Amino acid sequence: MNTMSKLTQSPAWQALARHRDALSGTSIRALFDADASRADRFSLEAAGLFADFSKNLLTDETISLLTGLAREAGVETRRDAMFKGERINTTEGRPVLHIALRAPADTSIFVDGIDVVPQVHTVLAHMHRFADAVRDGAWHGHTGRAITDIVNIGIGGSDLGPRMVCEALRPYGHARLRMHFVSNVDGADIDEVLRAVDPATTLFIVASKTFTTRETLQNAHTARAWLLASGAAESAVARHFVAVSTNAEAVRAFGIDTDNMFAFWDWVGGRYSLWSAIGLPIALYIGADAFASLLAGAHAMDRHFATAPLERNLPALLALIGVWYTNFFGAASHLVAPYDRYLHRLPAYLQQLDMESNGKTVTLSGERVDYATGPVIWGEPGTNGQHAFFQLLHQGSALIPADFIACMQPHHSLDTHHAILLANCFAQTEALMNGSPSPAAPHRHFEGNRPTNTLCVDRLEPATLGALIALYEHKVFVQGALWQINSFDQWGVELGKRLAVEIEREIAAPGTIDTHDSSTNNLINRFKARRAIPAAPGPRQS
Ligand code: G6Q
Repeated sequence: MNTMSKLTQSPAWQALARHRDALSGTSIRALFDADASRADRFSLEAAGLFADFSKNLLTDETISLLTGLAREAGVETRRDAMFKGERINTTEGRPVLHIALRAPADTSIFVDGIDVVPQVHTVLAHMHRFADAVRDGAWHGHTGRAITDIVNIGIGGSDLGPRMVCEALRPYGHARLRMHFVSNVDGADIDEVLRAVDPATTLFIVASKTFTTRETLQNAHTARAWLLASGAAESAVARHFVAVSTNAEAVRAFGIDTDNMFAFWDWVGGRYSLWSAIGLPIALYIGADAFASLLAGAHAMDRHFATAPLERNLPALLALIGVWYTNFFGAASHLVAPYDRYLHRLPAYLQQLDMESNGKTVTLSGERVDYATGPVIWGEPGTNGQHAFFQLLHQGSALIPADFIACMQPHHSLDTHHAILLANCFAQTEALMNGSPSPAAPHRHFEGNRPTNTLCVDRLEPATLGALIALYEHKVFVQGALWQINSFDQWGVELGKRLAVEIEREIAAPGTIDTHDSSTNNLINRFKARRAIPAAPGPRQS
């Protein structure tokens, strides 16, 4: 028989369930009608971000019950343990210290009695020197020409963060540098990039925390072979390849001089690593000062998260509002809709951050949870989403809470465009809440009462972006802590890293395969029989 967990049995949880029932007769719209100051009372400024969370089905009592639940679940204690460098990633026995990566030089954070902040700043200085040299042309390719193209080879946490930030901060990018990101082992990924760049002016960053990831090493080997095939001597590799890793030995074995290696530490999780040397592509693209601003913005959010009471703590509030819908209304997904083209990779980035962190069903004490944990995160920029999946938000059967993100000032001077863009953003959150008040034909009826948060920044710049990302990191933290799971391991990813190896061997071996179920055997054998490039090559195989 299923026994109830301490969490679902707790008085705070039970009170929230009763409170949900009590609110069932009301609507978000009705809460606005009853309180002229609602928008002001349920909004908050922190670290350069403004968040309006008033368009949610919640009252002061909801906040007080949710914060009570968080306190009972020990969220604050766990937060403080993270900031102190305790080994809160228990399954891997590691501290979780991405906050140390943006700590100012005059602060201290200790791991095993050693202050890690000076190490962080030593690597930052190394990154900054290198970024300056590439940007001003002092670091050049083997023929003496300045670098024009930077190719980051990495996957998962060694790709999504730097890729998302480089896209988001494109207006700050160096005019000469074109950024490319190769992640997939699908040969098309690197093939497309290598067709577009010149070996003499291309710098490859091989980014891998472990330096054992199959996809990344395969892509790095292909890139190296391509450089040498262009006529470059073996000695040219040192000018065209740098590595970012925690594994110096494997970097050396690959053939990259460890002088050209940028280090980080096992207390930086992959999906939390863009602030570390994994952010080297960002530093190269936007420069050392702007990279420092990105870190400063994240640090400002860290300070807010560490010190503000839960009732006025933005990451905590966004997390608790999410818990409210996930655990008390059965919401299984959460939409992120940035009304900003530059943030088009943010949903993909947040997918990993949130789903890899909180896609867990076993608690820290090893029991199976009896409550829902991390939702599916998804999204696309507005207004595009409105012409695609927003139909389901308005009239679908599922409740899908959403974050809308708006920048008050664009990076262009097309004011009319920007006014239309933000008019749409505001109109959508209003319509999702209000629905259609007057009776209409059933198919034209909108129930409304669909909750949204709206996050605003004045301008998407390095500091505000840093704060926005850190906001989501800490939101994920609070949810994981409340759900009593370890947000900092990823055994599902580790499984994926092992699974294909055996089949890869079977594909390479002669003959047919019969070691799997009949479906898998058939698929492997079909591939083996039909993989040969046909007599008439495709357009890209000449
Ligand atoms: C992130 C995950 C995962 C990881 C990649 C790449 O939190 O652990 O996405 O970042 O699997 O790993 P490497 O950096 O070791 O190549």
